[in-house]
Amino acid sequence: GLIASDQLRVIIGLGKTGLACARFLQQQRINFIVVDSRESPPELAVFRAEFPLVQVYLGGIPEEVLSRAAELIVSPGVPLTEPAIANAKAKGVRVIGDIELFGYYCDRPVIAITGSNGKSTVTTMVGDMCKAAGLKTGVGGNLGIPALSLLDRGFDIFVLELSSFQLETVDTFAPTVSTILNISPDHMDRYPSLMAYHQAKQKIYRNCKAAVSNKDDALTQPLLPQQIPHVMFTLREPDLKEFGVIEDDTDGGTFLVKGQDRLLSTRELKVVGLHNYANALAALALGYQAGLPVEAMCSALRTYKGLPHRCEWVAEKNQVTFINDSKATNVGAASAALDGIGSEIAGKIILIAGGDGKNADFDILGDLFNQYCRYLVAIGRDAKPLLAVGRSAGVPGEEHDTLQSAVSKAAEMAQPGDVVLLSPACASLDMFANYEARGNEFCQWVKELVND
Ligand code: UMA
Ligand code: ADP
Repeated sequence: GLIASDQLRVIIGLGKTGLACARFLQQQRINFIVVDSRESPPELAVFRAEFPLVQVYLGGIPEEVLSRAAELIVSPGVPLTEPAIANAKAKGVRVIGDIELFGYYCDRPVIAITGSNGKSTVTTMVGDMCKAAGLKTGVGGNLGIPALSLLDRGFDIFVLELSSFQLETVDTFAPTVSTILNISPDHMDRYPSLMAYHQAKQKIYRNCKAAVSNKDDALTQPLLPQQIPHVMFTLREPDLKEFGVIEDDTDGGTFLVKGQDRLLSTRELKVVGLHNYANALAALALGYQAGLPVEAMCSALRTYKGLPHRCEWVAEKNQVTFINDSKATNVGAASAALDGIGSEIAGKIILIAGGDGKNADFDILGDLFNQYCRYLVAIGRDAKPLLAVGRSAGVPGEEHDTLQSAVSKAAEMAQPGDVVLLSPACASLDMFANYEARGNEFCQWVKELVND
């Protein structure tokens, strides 16, 4: 039915977020309509079945509808610079997102996690820690389960992975503990500069009650001078109140520590690579700030097996190991994988990379290619610039049209002791539905090859 214009709420985007917002508003008995610039957004069929009476505008974002609204609830995939949204905002229409809305209704502790890389890993580590501590724990956000869909399910605590896009629209959202894990360039197709991306991420600290930051990455430090409890983690030897790493010369072991106190030997971790030590330390610091018992945190880390598509072991044949790191959708993530895997086997990586580079600068990969890679197989939209960086770094390579032919080329180039690594440094959307589809396809071709 018709509602007074000052009450009109518009959900923009009919993907996972838009659908979760619609369900939530309906539950709260709040009226809304939906807009999506696409002709057939992914959740349209589900939405029409559940909300047959709600008005939906498709194929564009109608400015006159937005300007009449009291509030816009914008999905993370839609830039706020979209003219219809920017103009409505200029006319005084409130613009929020699903996380701000979540904050209005959430009355339980929230641990909020952002960063360029390691978000999903740390979010699921902290989720496991909370569960090990006996808390009924809601884990979601950018990870894939919209935050709003976790409300009203009896959770004691929430652990949310947040993207820079989600953070652009928060204002009063007040996490119990917040962190930025690290900052390296990503999404440069949506931000005018690294600073703009950094500023969006910094909003996670705005109203938080405690903070965790990365001592080794200056951009993660909270920008506002705040009198809040603040703990740092570092891959070096830490100061007294920090989480860090110490090497014990007597038995050659490496330990995750708080100050001088040993918490865990890195040998007890099932995830590999230095970047995962950083992730485990961040998780410990977050759990500490949230008041979780150390024992529960350590036992969760001991059993944490890692997520699929993140430096995941796939198979071995003829002494060649195949690793799926499809989730490496930016240069920083691929660098961590190359460093983590390559430092033990310099010059023995056959790298499959490429896709939609999102306007990134690939030059910083040159040194890593040079140190760690034998050969480069490039795919997707930005195959050529990647190959060019390889060439200047003295690493030969070839462009392939399909992931299948890329995998067979990589296997052909590999020698015993080598690793074939899919770590694309790019988004997948030019060739695949998402990074999962890319990773699954990689695993499929590798398995066919191995079973041959
Ligand atoms: N789109 C349009 N027109 C619209 C609305 C959306 O073209 O009117 C396009 C967007 O440009 C985008 C796609 O549709 O390419 C999806 O956008 P969305 O906002 O509808 O996405 P959702 O399905 O709601 O999923 C979002 C997150 N997606 C994005 O931020 C792009 C999911 O993160 C998240 O899991 C989900 O909410 C639940 O919270 C995915 C992601 O890629 C995994 N995130 C980026 C990343 O991790 O790098 C930030
Ligand atoms: P996100 O959710 O931020 O994309 P994930 O935990 O899914 O992060 O990891 C994605 C990829 O990023 C991994 O496959 C790995 O290559 C890389 N990575 C993971 N943790 C870190 C880290 N702390 N620093 C740099 N790169 C990382």
